[in-house]
Amino acid sequence: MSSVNTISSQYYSLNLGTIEIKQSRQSFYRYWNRLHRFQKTLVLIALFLSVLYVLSHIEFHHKQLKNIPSNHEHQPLAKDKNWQPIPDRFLDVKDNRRPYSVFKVSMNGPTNERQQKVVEAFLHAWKSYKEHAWGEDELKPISKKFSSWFNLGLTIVDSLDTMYIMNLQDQFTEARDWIEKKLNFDVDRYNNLFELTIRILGGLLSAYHLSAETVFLEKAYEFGNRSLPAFDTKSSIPYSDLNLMRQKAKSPSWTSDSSLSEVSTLSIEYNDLTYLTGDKRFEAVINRISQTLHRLNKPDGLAPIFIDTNQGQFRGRTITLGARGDSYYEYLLKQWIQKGAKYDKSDEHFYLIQDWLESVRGIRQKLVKKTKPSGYMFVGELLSETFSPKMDHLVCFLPGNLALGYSYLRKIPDFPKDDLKDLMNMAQELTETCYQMYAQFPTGLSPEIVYFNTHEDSTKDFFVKDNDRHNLLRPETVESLYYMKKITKDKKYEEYGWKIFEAFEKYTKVENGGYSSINDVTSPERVNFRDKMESFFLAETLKYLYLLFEDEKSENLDLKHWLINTEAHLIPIPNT
Ligand code: DMJ
Repeated sequence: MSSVNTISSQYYSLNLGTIEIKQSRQSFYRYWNRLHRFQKTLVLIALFLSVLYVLSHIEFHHKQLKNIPSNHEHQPLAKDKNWQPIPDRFLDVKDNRRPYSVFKVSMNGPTNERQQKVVEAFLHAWKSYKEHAWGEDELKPISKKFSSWFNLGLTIVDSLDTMYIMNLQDQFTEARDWIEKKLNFDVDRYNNLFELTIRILGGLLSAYHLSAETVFLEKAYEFGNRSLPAFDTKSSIPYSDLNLMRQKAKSPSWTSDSSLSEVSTLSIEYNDLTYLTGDKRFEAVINRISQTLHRLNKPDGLAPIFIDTNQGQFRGRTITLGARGDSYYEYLLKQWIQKGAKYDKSDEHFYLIQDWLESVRGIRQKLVKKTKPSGYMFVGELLSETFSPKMDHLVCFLPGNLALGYSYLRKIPDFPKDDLKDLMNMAQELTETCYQMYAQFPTGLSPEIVYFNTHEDSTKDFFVKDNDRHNLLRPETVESLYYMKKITKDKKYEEYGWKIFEAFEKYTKVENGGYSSINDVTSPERVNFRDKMESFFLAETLKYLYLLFEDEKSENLDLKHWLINTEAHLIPIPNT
């Protein structure tokens, strides 16, 4: 019955349409005949120009499509059904770059015994994750349960490129299938935008760049679209918490502050999303943040670790290269590299390297001191101008970052030689200190935080407070060892890395599955498992170790072409 009704009502409305069209055609001719010749010419010119305009737009879109890497050509990215366009004020990027071609990268797999051992470690961790936590965020290796954080299968997404690099094809395919069938962003929960970006978005983009499998890009693009409301603030500083299902964002209930590292460590991932999809909104929100941070007052290039999302102003005067500050400095350099690494005052991105260099000078003058008795260089903190000799393990990313900066700046013909020497010297000395933070403890593992002694009469270079004795399987020191070996070619760094790997094997490996963070590195008797295997152990720590042990002749990853995001995910450098 109802279908008959529908058909007949369509018929009537079609008829009515015909009558209206006929009437309007007659009145159009009557009106046209009444016009003077001059008026008719004007109308025809206007018509002609409109047709030209429409045609040029078709051509523009056609060109855009042609620039999309070939594996997208027949699979246009589906827009999320809930997607809402964001306001035009974000759209300040006019050009239309598409600087990569994406193709499947082939990997050798392990070529020596050390690499083989790291792959075994990965498989030991993966097997247990699969058995007890498959599809959940992280494994609890002691209780054989799992912990939830994002509800997005975090360990799977974070591990994708590590498996790819290790040439673990079966595991990679299994993870890929899970992502295609099960990864669902309809999670009604507020999660941290920065953590989501570096791990989930970074993981998907990296997997796409390596494997060229479109599913990763589609998921990355869906994530990007759902995340844009987080950037819709007056100040341009994004909210820290994002609900992917509701596509809403907010500050945490107790503060309107975001952390410096969190708001600044989104750029590489969102820029990459623009380069891949041609959708300029992502790069545009990043430009706004970067410009805002650049314009704010930062004495000696050092920025306080809190920033008010409403006002877009720094809060407090705590300066650290550790928690909440670290990757602001890391991404100044990496974003400059992503934007072409031009050491040229007239380049619109020159401010990034200027800010990075100024901050390195600031770190050198205000935060770096040497210990007593051995003279190890370390990076302390400023708490309202008061120096504290405290250094988080997180700071150990810095030597690698300095070495990376050195590797670019040494190619600039007129870059001051003394500054170059200082950069490399700092990188070498800080790497040594970070290694000593492992070597000087009886377990061979570093605590989360150490305090350094600078008094003349000190007999020990550093000490640990009771609450800071744990080790979370963090990557920063092996990350720096990787850059140092790559850039200086000094094999010593590989030996350091091997010692650290052996210590992880001895004290953090759980007999019947997985690896666990531990409570106390200061005594082999009190190590005690904490029952948590962080996703970054698979995403970063094992990946950097594997790459550190690479034989020079069989290197897979050329730093000329790849940037490594703060969660060790690989993003290509445009036009290289
Ligand atoms: C990771 O998520 C990233 O490396 C981040 O930049 C800092 N913290 C962890 C690892 O320690």
